[in-house]
Amino acid sequence: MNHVLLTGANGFVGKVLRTKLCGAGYRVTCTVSSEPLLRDGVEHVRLDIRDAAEVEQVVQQLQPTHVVHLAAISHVPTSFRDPLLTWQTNVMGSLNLLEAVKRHVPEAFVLFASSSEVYGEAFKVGEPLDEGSACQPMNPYAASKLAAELAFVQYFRQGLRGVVARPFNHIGPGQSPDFVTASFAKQIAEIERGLQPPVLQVGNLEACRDFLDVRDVCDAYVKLLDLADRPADQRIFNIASGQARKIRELLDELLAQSPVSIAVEQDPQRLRPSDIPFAVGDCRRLQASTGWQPAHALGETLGALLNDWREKAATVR
Ligand code: A2R
Repeated sequence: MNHVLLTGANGFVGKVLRTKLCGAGYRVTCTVSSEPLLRDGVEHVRLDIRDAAEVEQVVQQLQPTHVVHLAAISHVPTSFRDPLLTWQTNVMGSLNLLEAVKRHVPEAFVLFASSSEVYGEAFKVGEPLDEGSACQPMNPYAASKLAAELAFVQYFRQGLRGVVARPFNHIGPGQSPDFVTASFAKQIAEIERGLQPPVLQVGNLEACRDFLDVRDVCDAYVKLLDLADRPADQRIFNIASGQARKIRELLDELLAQSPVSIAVEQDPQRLRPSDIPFAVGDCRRLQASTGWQPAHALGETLGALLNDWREKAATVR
C-alpha cells in the first residue's frame, strides 16, 4: 500500500490534506511538532523537522513510499521577526528530510510545498507568472522557501523523485486570522455577536491576488503525487486560479453574506510598505500534467470561512 509521510499535518493545509490523502487510499502518517496531538484516528508521530537524527529515525522506521513536506514557518511577519528560526526550519528542516529520504527510502516520491511568494518582485510586471519567471523573493519566508526549492531540485538532479509546488493564496476554515480573509471573517463574526463594535479594520484593499480554496490546493497535491507513477519532465508547478481578485472584492462578498451593517476603516498598521499590487499565477503546466481544475467557487469558500468563524464566536463568553 502507498504510504505517505505528511509533515506539518497539524497546520491549516495539513488538516485538510490528511483527510484527502486517506480518501485517495493512502496510508497516512502525520508528523506533528506540538500539542494538541491529532485525535482523529490518523497515525501520527511527533517530529521536530530541525532535528536531523529524529527525522532520520522517523523516515527509516516508517519507510514511506511518498513524502509531502508541509512543515514550515509559513507566516511572513514571523520570518522577519525570527529569521534564524525560519531558515533553520524551512531550509535545514528540508535538508534533514532530503538526506533521510536519500539514505533510507531513495525510491520515495517527495512533494515539497513551496510558495508563490518566491516570485516576489517579479510580480511587478503585472501579468500572471508561470514557472519560468524569475524568482526574486522579498522577505525571509520567501527566500527560505526558494533556498529549500534549490535543495530539492539539487537532490532531484541526483536521482531523487519528486516535485515542487508553488501554491498561490489559499483560504478556508482553519486559517489563522493573521491572513487577510480569515481576519475579515473573524471580525464580521465577532461584530455579529456584539463582541466588537461594527467597524471592520482593513489593510490595502486594492491589491490583486490569486485566491484558491484550500481544498482545491489539496486536490492539486493529491494529483501531483500521481506523477510518481508516470514519467514527468517537469518538476515545478504553480497551483493557481489564474484569476486576479481585488481584496476589496472578497471583503464585499463577505459583507454581503452578513445581515449586519458594518463600516470599514483602514488601519495604517495593516498596510505593508513593500506590498505588491498584483500577484497572479499561470497554472497551465499543472492543468496539462494532471488535469487539475479548481472545483470551489470563491463565494462558497468565503461562506464556509465565515460560518467557521461564527461557530468560534458563538463559543466566546
Ligand atoms: O506549530 P505546529 O505544531 O502546528 O506545526 C507546524 C509545522 N512546523 C513544524 N513541524 C515540525 N518541526 C518544526 N520545527 C516545525 N515548525 C513548524 O508546520 C504546522 O503544523 C506546520 C505549518 O502549518 P501552517 O503554518 O498552518 O502552514 P500552512 O498554511 O498549512 O502551509 C503548509 C505549507 C507551508 O510549508 C507553507 O509555506 C506552504 O504550505 O505554502
